[in-house]
Amino acid sequence: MRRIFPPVSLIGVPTDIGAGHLGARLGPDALRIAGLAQALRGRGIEVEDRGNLAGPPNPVEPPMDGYRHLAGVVAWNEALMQASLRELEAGRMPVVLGGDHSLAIGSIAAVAAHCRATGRRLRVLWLDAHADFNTSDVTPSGNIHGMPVACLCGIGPGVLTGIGGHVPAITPAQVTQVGIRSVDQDEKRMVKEHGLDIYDMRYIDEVGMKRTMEAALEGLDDDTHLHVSFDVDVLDPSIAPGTGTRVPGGLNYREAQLVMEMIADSGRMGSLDVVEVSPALDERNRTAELAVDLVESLFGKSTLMRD
Ligand code: B3U
Ligand code: MN
Ligand code: MN
Repeated sequence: MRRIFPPVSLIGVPTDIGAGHLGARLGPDALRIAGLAQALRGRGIEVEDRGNLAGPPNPVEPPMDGYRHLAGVVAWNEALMQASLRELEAGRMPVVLGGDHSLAIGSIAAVAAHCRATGRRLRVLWLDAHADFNTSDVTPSGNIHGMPVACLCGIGPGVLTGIGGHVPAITPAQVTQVGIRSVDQDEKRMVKEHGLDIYDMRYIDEVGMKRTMEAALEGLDDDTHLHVSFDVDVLDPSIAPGTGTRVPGGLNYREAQLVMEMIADSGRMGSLDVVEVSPALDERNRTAELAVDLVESLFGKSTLMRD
């Protein structure tokens, strides 16, 4: 059965201001060139490409008080929060094309505000090699793309935690992480303390992806809005080299497809980020092409159930 998806709005966020490597600013166009809009239209979905948001350039400065480029990260996220909220209020599904993962702060703050206003339950599925739960005290880098989950849970500077107007935007109980394999020493303590629900690579190896995703998606109901935040570094670098912080031992092609198919089958995805695609580090746009292939599965493409 073909699922009916709401109309989709693509929002490009061309920045790497929260990252340690330059290149994710080119991610939105790489995803466009890989045919994202056409692929979704091919699935019968109405798609509007809203183009790219504007924001400050990456000044490539060292961290100050534990943050690199805090003011710039705030500016991009405020713009994205408003752009995303506008789409949600119009009954459209925002698909955010990153950009580095710090932009999940604005993206998810908007979804949280919208769920609050409409009485829906929000769950966040965080697909990533990293837990992104650092704070200015424990970060090894000062890069804010290592901090968005903590900021969304109210742990971080007020200028970021307050972007959606409600602190915290979400609680750790609303977050499930899959594919994690790089967590910094003090970040480990943080995720334990806050009880984050993490399915790391060891869990996936021991239990298998099917049972992992069954557990990760448990408890979704008709009133749940599922936000999927897809950091392409969750994929193994051998299939997705075009990203700034590659970590060996990631999802292989078949595991990644199954993740996306099982999310599609849940029928609950209401918003999506695709982040950390860095064409400057890629081989002939293959990471963006793989991301588009996987997004098609997220929107219900499957081998046998033709419709
Ligand atoms: N945890 C490290 C590395 C990192 C986090 N997210 C990404 N890299 N992409 C940090 O800098 O916080
Ligand atoms: Mn990330
Ligand atoms: Mn990552």
